[in-house]
Amino acid sequence: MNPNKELIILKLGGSVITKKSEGKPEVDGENLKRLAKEIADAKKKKNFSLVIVHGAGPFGHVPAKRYGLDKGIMDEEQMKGFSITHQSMEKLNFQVVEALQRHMINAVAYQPSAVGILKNRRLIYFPTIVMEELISRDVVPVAYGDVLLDEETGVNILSGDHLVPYLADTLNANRVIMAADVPGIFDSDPKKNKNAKLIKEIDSRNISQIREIGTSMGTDVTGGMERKLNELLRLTELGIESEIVSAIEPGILRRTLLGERGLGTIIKTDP
Ligand code: IP8
Repeated sequence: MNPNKELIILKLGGSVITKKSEGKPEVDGENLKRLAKEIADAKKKKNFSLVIVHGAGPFGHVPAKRYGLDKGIMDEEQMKGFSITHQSMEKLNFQVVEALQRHMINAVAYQPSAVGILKNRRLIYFPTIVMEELISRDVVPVAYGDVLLDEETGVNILSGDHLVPYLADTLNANRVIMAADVPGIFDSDPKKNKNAKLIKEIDSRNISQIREIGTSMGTDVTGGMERKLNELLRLTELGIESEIVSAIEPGILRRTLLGERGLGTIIKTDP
């Protein structure tokens, strides 16, 4: 890899690229097409390396829940669930890669369950030699949340939110961008409170206050956003800053990829 070329790890949230609210394994074609174009536009203007990780939406979460994969292997049905859930994620990944290719991005599917191993849901093995080679040839690896073998529980779920900081650390990324269905982290639930204010920066000075907000906001935040935040905080300890931005508002992702900061919530390293 070229150490002088900026490397960005981008997470495309599952709720943005799928019709998550309908609970059906369907791609949100409009969002996906627009995001692929924004990524392509940014890449044309600026020479950076990119790794994409996308979330699952109903393609992963619905079958994973049906077969109780987050509980590990307890019966034979779960191995069937492993196969079905992975295949469903492949179908989503296929469409993401194709959308990127239509915009002349050399995207290549990168299957986490073919290379990674978990231990109690945490990645303990995920070689990146091939990924590094792809990046140095200006290919964009497109990985995703998947079901993986787990040393403790048999199988388990690898969330894209867990894979992103792992890759950022291993590949020594310069930036981490989480493109989500909300513009960042708010001081109260924006879906319930129209006066909710976007928190522009999170660092060690306001983190305890933000954790309090997180735990009082119900499943949306304690599940999705709080977990995401915890993963991103691990990165600040390694000196890597990350940002959560809107993937719904057109143009925000393109501007962020081009280097604009402060369009969402920045999770900052300590000064
Ligand atoms: O949507 C979950 O990935 P995420 C992966 O990034 C599965 O948390 C298979 C449910």
